[in-house]
Amino acid sequence: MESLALVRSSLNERLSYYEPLVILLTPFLASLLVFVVAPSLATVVTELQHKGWRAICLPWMMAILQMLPGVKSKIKKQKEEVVNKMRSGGKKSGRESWRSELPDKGLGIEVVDILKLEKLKDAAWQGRSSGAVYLGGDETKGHFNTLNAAYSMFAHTNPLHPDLFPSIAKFEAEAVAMTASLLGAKDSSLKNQVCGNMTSGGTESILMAVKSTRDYMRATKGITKPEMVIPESAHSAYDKAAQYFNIKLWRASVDKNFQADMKSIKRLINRNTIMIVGSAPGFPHGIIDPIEELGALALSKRICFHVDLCLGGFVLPFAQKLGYSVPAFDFSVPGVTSISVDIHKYGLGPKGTSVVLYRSHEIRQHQFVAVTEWSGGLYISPSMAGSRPGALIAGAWASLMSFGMDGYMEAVQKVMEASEKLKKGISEMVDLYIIGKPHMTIVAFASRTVDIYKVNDAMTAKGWSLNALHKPNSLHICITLQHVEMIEEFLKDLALAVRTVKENPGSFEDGMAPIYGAAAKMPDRGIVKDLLVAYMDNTC
Ligand SMILES: *Cc1c(COP(=O)(O)O)cnc(C)c1O
Ligand SMILES: *[C@@H]1O[C@H](CO)[C@@H](O)[C@H](O)[C@@H]1NC(C)=O
Repeated sequence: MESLALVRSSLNERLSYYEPLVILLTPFLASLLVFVVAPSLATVVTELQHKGWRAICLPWMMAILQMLPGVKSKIKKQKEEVVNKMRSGGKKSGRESWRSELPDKGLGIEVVDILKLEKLKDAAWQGRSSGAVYLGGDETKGHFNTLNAAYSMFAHTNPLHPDLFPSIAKFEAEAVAMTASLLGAKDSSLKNQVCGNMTSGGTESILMAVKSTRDYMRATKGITKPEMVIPESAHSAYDKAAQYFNIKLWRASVDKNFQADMKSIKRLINRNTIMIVGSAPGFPHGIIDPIEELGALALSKRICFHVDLCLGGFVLPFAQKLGYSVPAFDFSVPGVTSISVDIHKYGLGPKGTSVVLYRSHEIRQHQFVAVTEWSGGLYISPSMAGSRPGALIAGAWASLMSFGMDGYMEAVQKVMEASEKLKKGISEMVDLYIIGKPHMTIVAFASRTVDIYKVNDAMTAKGWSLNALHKPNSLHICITLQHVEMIEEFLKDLALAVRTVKENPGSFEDGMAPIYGAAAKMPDRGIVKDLLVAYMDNTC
């Protein structure tokens, strides 16, 4: 009894000693729990729900496995084999003869003869490659002359010096304004609000939109650990933006129609979310996400919403006028805060031209980098590049002006009609099915009876260059003016390719099919990533 009393009293003593400390620390510990531990725990839980145990544990298991003697070198050897195969499948050899030093004596204009020779080695891309070259057909041959004229006149210009080249400043501002006016900027509620800049391509437009949004949300909502939620089908440029700008990226699933799944997106939004993304249409399947629903969600969560119109920007406004049923996709949708749209795709401009647009100047401001303490003077630059190619801006402006409303209308009518013909043809093939309901000119298809990647190899053997997709394994073709006269030939070759693979399932073992197949199935995505890097990291 006595000893118990002793314990109690000494405990009391200690408690009284700790009491002030406890009183002081409790709020601190509680807030630590609420603000630090709970959110990171919540992230871990979301991550687990989203990716599953397997995907999260596998990289750890692989890392442990690789510590065993011999395993690492074996994996390395197999990796090399696959990479070599990918290289010989993707590109022709002959790199041994590539020049590595300047010629002792300059060639002058004679270099043009060599250019001509080298050009002969390029693929015969006319009409047989998916997307890639958007110009085509006899009637746009003249357009190459327009582009070349613009380039040769302005090859020396740089919009970094607007005082020297007011022409380029005007071309850029007008190209941005003309593009914006196609995409809802004329909506009465938006007068003089929508603004933007030209960039080098869709990726840079997306990078800029994400960067501006990140900094805008930090300035207005104090978000310092930014996250964004994008559908599985959104372009890889968002991964690039996330990596470059240190943003956590969540890929939400798509629904049975291969559109952004609203539930999945909602589930991934939290206090750190700066933006969500929708595509009109997405690159893989050519399907438009539910832009109006996404806009409403963004408004209700008070976050930003980027619409990727890289492919659709110069098709959908005209398809709508032609009477095709096109769901809402632009600034007329409340909640849309930024848009990316490529002039170098269906805008039929020179490669290296795109536009990023913002609903208001408040967001766009955050795109610019202003430097005041450089001995080089006061400096401000709108986008990733410093010096920029004025000639390409002139070429983009010349494209917009030379086609005009009627020119684009005619071009879009052609690609839309060709796409309808293509969809009808593929839907009649018993071994193939079209993925979802493509809204415009990109059609993805898969098969339940043959290895679609082998069909791809069979098409490659016939001179076609299609895009191989996964989730699910499939192929797509992006219809451009190149294909308008080629649809029947494509369908004929596709039917033949399917038959070849069906009759000889063992064929094309040396093609790309086994590699695509294996990569799609490989549970450890880290290895697939390593393979891709090794594949690219192959010169100098
Ligand atoms: C092409 C494309 C991009 C990226 O554009 P680049 O010009 O290749 O950088 C982004 N989103 C979509 C939907 C695209 O089709
Ligand atoms: C990007 O935007 C700034 C601000 O308007 C301009 O000063 C640049 O010239 C640039 N291009 C545009 C919109 O033309």
